[in-house]
Amino acid sequence: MALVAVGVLATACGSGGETTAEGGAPASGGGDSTITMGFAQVGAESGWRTANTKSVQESAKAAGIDLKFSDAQQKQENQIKAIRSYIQQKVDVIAFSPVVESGWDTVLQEAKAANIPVILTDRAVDSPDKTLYKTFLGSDFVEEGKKAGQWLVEQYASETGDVNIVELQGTTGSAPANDRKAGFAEVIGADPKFKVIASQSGDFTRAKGKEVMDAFLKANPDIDVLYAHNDDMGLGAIEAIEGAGKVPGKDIKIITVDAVKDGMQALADGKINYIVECSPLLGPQLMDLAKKVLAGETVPDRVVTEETTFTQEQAKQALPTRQY
Ligand code: GYE
Repeated sequence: MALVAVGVLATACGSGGETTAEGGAPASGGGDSTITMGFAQVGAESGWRTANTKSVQESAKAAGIDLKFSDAQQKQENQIKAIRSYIQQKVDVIAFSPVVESGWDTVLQEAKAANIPVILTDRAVDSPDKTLYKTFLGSDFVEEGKKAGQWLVEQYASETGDVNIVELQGTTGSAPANDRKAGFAEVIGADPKFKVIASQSGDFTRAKGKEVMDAFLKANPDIDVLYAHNDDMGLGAIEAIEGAGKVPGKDIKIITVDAVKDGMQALADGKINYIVECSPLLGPQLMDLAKKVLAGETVPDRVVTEETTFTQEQAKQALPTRQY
């Protein structure tokens, strides 16, 4: 119920005026009716997510797409409800960022049966049936994990002793948590001196990052490195590290992923050592893909976001013009 209400609200302050004709087949893009997109967002768990939501909302407006937006508060059941409500409302296209990878086949089959194309943004699903969605737009999270691992390998190249690493994982079962863990493990696995001594989910939030890091610090007196799957968990962990009387960035080296403003500030301030960028600005490409799909044009199965990495010096230079 609440989800529908949110959708209606978002519509009311959207492009205004026109609505999609009811009942008929999805807009082909050829007519002059406004495209309606139902977007089922993960939640508002991080700075990345806030920037992503803003990008989607602003791009829909700019593209003249009528956006119905819902926030699932990191719960798959809420996302499934939102998608079902979009199917019922006969939107032209559904886009969503799946909170976890598994368990989507049924609802995606329902969308397919209703002839409503689905676009995955940001996170992947593990359905073997690739006909359940038109395309997947987002980052290569395995690559991000590898970049984090490569920096670590370079930093400790001349050291021979053990390097004790703790890992703050993203939301359990999510594509970025699974893949960032796997990519990192693959790279550091080549040298047995790298030891992941604790690894646990911090749910991509600052509060959980702090809580789990507190526990890590209590259980492990000798932590050399923290690898956090996003900036927010890293920022929460910094509070825990300072609270334990240690110096983040020095006593414990910190690597995070995202490169949102607060993370970049901490990097420039020397509290984080390295950030692997993950761009949340997916809105313009998403709107473009939706228009193409509805116009019957072929789109690539996979559109990978371009991204970079930042050292402390690079963060200082990039900060003044950073958009998010
Ligand atoms: O890294 C994290 C967010 O799916 C890429 O989700 C996204 C991740 C991002 O909560 O901050």
